[in-house]
Amino acid sequence: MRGVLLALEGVDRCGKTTQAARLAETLRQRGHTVETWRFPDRTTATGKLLDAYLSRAAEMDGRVAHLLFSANRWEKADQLLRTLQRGVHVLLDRYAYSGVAFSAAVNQLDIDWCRATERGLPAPDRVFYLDVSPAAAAARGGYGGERYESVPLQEQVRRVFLEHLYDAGRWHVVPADGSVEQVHQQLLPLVLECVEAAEHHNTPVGTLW
Ligand code: Z5A
Repeated sequence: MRGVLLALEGVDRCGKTTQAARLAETLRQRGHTVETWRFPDRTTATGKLLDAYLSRAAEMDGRVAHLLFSANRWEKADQLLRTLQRGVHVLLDRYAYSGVAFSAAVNQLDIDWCRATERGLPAPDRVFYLDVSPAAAAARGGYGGERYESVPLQEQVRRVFLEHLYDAGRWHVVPADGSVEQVHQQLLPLVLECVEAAEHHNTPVGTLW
């Protein structure tokens, strides 16, 4: 039985990383084998260039950055498929949806062009969009110095996520203004439903888009 591929998405400070860790811990306690993967993966060759770009140590054209974010996923796609085939569930902390939303909103790139470079990647079985209001995000502390960390930009990113990328068949929009525990309690049954469904239907991993 293959593992399920689940993606957590949202604007900055929506709590993806916190929830991915909580979910992995809970699933492991229930006997499941789980890995959490984060994009961008800043350890790879492309990831190092992206880290320099995000931290403002390097400048690059928005299209080049988009292609690098996309390549950062492609260079791990085979490993991701092999992991799923071993029966490991994978929780993705950002994925191709971030790739499109940030490039389109922040660098004003054409959405279809942005989507094209992600086409063919392993498709998540479910996407959980953690929907945090700007007020709740602001209450979580100041932004650091990384590129894209500003409230107006994040509002534009949120609009692209919800108006252009939302897919009723695959996405759950989860209100994420509450406490860590409240958000976890909303996510957990949705995630368990996917994991349990996978135990009964061994469907192949789909592809974007
Ligand atoms: N980017 C892109 O342009 N193209 C791409 O293809 C990809 C990404 C994949 C870096 O991403 C940037 O790359 C990102 C998008 C762009 N730019 N922005 N913005 P990253 O993944 O390295 O970093 P990030 O996602 O922006 O930030 P983050 O730190 O990972 O945020 P988070 O995971 O959503 O939140 P968190 O770490 O779980 O929590 C943030 C803080 O809030 C922390 O202090 C928590 O303790 C607190 N927190 C979390 N949940 C709660 C609740 N429920 N209540 C109160 N406080 C909370």
